[in-house]
Amino acid sequence: MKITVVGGGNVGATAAQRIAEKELANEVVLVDVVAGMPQGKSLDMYESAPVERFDSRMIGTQGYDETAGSDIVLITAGLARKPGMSRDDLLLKNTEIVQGITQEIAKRSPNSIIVMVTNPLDVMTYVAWKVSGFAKERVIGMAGVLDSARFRSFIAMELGVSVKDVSAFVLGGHGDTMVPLPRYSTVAGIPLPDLMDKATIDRIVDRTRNGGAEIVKLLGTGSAYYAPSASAVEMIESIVRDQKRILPCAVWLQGEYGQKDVFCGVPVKLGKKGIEQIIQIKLTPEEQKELDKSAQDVKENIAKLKL
Ligand code: TXD
Repeated sequence: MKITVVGGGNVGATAAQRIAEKELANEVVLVDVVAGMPQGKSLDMYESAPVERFDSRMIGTQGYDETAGSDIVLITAGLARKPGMSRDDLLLKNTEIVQGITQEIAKRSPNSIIVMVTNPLDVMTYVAWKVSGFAKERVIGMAGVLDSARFRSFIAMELGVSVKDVSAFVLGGHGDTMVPLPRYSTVAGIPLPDLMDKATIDRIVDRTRNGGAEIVKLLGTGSAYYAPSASAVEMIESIVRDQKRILPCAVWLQGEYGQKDVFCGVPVKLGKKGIEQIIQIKLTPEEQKELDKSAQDVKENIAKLKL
């Protein structure tokens, strides 16, 4: 198993370290445009191997030859949001970056599975899919796992229970238009509306929607990376170990959930082939309306691109 991480910044480097510590790959290649940085970080990580006892080789590079034959490529390269900057401000700049990276990857690792992290997430996943020409099962966006992890943490904090007993269900695009589904979010199997009043749920949902901005504001520079890297690596682990986890991911929809020709977050089964199934449930008219709006926002941004 060979895994390439493009973008050796906060999310990319932390993800590479997590991939190595979990021994998900024999070889982890970290690519970044900054001279020396991916080499330095990879060497530093490799020097943690005797202590953490993992056997992955770590390679840092500015080029793509070392990435050839990768099974999975995690793309985290791009600009991160600064305080006050919306995800959409990043749209055009990151499109250019992701387009260039995808061309290099598609040439050298034509059978790989691409996991996208760069924002605006749903649109960047579209860019990678379009530019690579890969089957839709092999281009997957990470956002729902993070959004639902945030939702789960806030539920656990509110109730003072273990996060292990909390599961949550989130649909839609990443960020402000995400659609958390409280009735499918449970604590030890008990639906959330049986445990909290509506005002509390609304407050938690609101905090989840703004979870990224909350961290951006606290950090001052840069955006969240511990939870984002953990979320991306959970998806990668399900693929590498063929676990068939059901995780919310951004995928190319062709009529599922009433959405067509758009990348949007829905629950999928992740295994060694990538997306092995899209799990569909019936939404209430209100939920459907929210999802339609979320998908529409993504479509409008896709329409701004000249690909
Ligand atoms: O839920 C989600 N999907 C997200 C998305 C959660 C967290 C972060 N999210 C987005 O991921 C964020 O808005 C950014 O668009 C990316 C990466 O975030 P990160 O926090 O890791 O940003 P950094 O630390 O600035 O790292 C970006 C790196 C940096 O080292 C650049 O030098 C590099 O990307 N970069 C490139 N590498 C390779 N090739 C090219 N062209 C390139 N351009 C920049």
